[in-house]
Amino acid sequence: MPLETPQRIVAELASRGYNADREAVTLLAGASDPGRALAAALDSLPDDALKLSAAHVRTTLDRGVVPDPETDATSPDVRTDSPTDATSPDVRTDSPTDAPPKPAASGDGDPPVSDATPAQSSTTAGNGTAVETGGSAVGTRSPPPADILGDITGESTGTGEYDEFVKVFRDRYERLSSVLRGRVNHRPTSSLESSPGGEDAAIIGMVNDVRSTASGHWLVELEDTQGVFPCLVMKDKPIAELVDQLLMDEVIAVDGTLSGDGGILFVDSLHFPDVPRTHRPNTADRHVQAALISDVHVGSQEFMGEAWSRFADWLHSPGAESVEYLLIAGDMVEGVGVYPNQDEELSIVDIYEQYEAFSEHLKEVPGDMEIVMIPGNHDAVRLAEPQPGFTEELRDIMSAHDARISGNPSTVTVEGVDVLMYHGVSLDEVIAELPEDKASYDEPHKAMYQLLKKRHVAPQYGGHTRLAPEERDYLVIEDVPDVFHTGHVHKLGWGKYHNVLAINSGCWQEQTDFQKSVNISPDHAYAPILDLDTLNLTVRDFN
Ligand code: D5M
Ligand code: FE
Ligand code: ZN
Repeated sequence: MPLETPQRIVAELASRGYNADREAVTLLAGASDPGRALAAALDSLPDDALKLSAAHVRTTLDRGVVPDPETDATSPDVRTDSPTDATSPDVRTDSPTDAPPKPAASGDGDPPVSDATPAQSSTTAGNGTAVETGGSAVGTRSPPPADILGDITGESTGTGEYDEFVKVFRDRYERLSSVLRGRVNHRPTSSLESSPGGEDAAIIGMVNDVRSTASGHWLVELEDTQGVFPCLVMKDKPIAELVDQLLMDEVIAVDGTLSGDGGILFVDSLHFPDVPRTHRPNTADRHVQAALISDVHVGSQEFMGEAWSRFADWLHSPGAESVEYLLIAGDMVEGVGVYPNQDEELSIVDIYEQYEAFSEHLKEVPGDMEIVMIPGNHDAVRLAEPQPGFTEELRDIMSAHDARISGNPSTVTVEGVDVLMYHGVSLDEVIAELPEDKASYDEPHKAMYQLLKKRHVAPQYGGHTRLAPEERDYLVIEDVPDVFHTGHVHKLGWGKYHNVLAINSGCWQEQTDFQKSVNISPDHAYAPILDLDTLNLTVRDFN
């Protein structure tokens, strides 16, 4: 009879909530009927045991207690189909023309991201031989826990009053202007208003309005804590092209000359808070990897359960033993009532049942991996950002794997590497507002560069992105991250911006009717795997 792979045995154990010794798996894989041997071993395991030991499997096999499959209702459904490909995902190192994922150069002339991990190992994972020589990853990971910063969960004080909006914008202004202060010698708008005119001046302000004048120049209105001041960018200056990159409410600095009557500033230079080019990212001091994914959308008819299982099987394989972390950047489930007519494409209509199903899929992931997840716009938390992590009730449903749950956005430090996780709703807006070469669905990482440049994950208030007023602006990117991880737009793309690796991680949902109607073709079932020691990225294809 066909012999099940150790990976399948491990997946089966994990789905039932058990861990196992590496040797226990090897013994089961070598049994004449691994499925029945596994059932027998679990049957005789004490109720409170969480781990299957080699000794226990040996005793079971020695006793010859292998139930008759006809009568044994608990016989596990260990798949016996040919597993050769199931656990050997493709490794993308090429740049196919029909799919966008490819390493990308930064917008500002930095070297391209290396996805250098060569077409390694996809043939070494995947069959029983590897484990007989000692390869199963079960029980071998022991990742130190992630540290989390900037989590709104439990800290929300906002009630939506006008005063709070004033407070949150003031906080945004103060924190971002302190990033810009070293670059210009700015004065408050109130002091400019009383100036006689003609002299050099600089302003740090939030973009309040941008409009073109009758003669084609740009009038940019900047607001600081004292008032509003008009700034004119002449159309024939090189900086005029930067005006296209402005979003409302972002904080910038301008330097120039006041008009003769002091009523307007003629702009010579324009500065974004930006990431310093000298940023040197932290790296892990051992070889360890993290899988960065998002947009699982369990509960949607288009959720790709089989591809997910191939991914989870691979995580159990020897080729994935250094993948110790799984970071999920939102949209765990499809949710209900998120978009008009969405209910027509639900496979699970109850939101709690969606989370229960998600939790079952999470159990397929090795129990010794550290999982961190934040919510997205399909999840059952408030839509306005920052979004708190899930309620106790939902945490309980998802508790089987002991995943860490944090707010959206959050900075998660794994092995010394700071990963800013943000679901990414503002990307729709950045892509809609900015020129194609600066931000597009085909190159979502470029839209992420813009957020890094603006040092804010959702600069523009009042459009797609809903903001909740809080004591402080949790959406400011105060500390430069080493890795910026988003999802939401269901497109895969990555690149480096001033040494920060930006990665938008695709989805696990096939094209929906809505996406078909607007020509969005999602990049699904890819798992970007990040080397935390080198920040190189390898993308694995589970389609
Ligand atoms: O959205 C995934 C992507 O598709 C994101 O770019 C928004 C867009 N999208 C999907 N459905 C809709 C509808 N119905 N209206 C507008 N935009 C949509 P996600 O929210 O992650 O599913
Ligand atoms: Fe999504
Ligand atoms: Zn989303």
